[in-house]
Amino acid sequence: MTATRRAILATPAMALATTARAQPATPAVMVSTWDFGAAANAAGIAARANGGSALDMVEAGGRVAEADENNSSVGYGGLPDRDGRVTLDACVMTWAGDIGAVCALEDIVHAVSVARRVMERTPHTMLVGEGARTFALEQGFQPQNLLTPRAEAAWREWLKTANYAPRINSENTDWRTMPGGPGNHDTIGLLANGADQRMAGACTTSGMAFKMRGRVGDSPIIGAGLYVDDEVGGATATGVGEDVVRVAGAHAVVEAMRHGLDPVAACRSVIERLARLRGTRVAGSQVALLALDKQGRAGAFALQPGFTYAVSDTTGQTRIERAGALFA
Ligand code: SD4
Repeated sequence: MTATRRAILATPAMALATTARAQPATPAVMVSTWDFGAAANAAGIAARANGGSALDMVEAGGRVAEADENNSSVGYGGLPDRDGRVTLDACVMTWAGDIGAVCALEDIVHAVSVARRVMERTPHTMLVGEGARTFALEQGFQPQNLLTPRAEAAWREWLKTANYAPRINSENTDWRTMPGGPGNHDTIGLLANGADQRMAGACTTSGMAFKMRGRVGDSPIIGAGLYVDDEVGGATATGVGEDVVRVAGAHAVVEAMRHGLDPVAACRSVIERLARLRGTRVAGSQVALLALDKQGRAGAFALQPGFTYAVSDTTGQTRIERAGALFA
């Protein structure tokens, strides 16, 4: 191991900023990334109460984030690529290993629902770009301009320097400092356990702000941004997608849980692996992993402090948790 890598792994920040909390008396049934996950979970819990499956839960939650114009990294109101176009990535995965995904989808707000249609109504698992858009239109999704005046203004401001630099935890802060910004925003990853005890997950995003045209991150990649195994549990990721893909983040977390780690320890093990792999190259980046296991235990861990997630239990109570971080 290099001195740099040793230094990273020796940092006192290795101690959990927020340690693994005692498990709630009531099992978690739905978790979502960032503060905004609370509103998404509410929709998911309502879907569950109405007899919906875990897939219905995560789709309902994803749609809440996608429709929220104040959310700068999902759906309508998402920040565009460097050419000024909002392009969406999303995927879903079920208890049965059914998967569907869309990448670089334009003009359709509910990318998570298009991903579900790919899963349910095509022989394929992923559609990209123009093909994804055409399929969505054929399926009856209505086209609309996803670039809001505020997102366009932010893009025009960015063009003045055109400096591409992902901001840590921008999902929780991007509009916060801007006039009228309510503050809670996210690329959303969602995991749910249905009333029938079968799990599903979804992930939906507009990707990193001001990305290159055609860039796809981790969010629609099964195994990177999302993975569900109904024997074990599920995991999802947020942050710099390039780094999540390097370690097949969500799949790695699920495999760690399969080998006996609880959700926090499993997420932490993969964050530590990423830090060993990349050394100082991830020192300024954020990657956060979130997991929900079959026992209803939820947990997360991140490179940097500041990652929050929403946990809803069987009573319908939702709380916002703050993940521990390697560089706390
Ligand atoms: C991506 N992982 O496209 C996404 C970005 C993200 O909250 O998670 N933002 O790389």
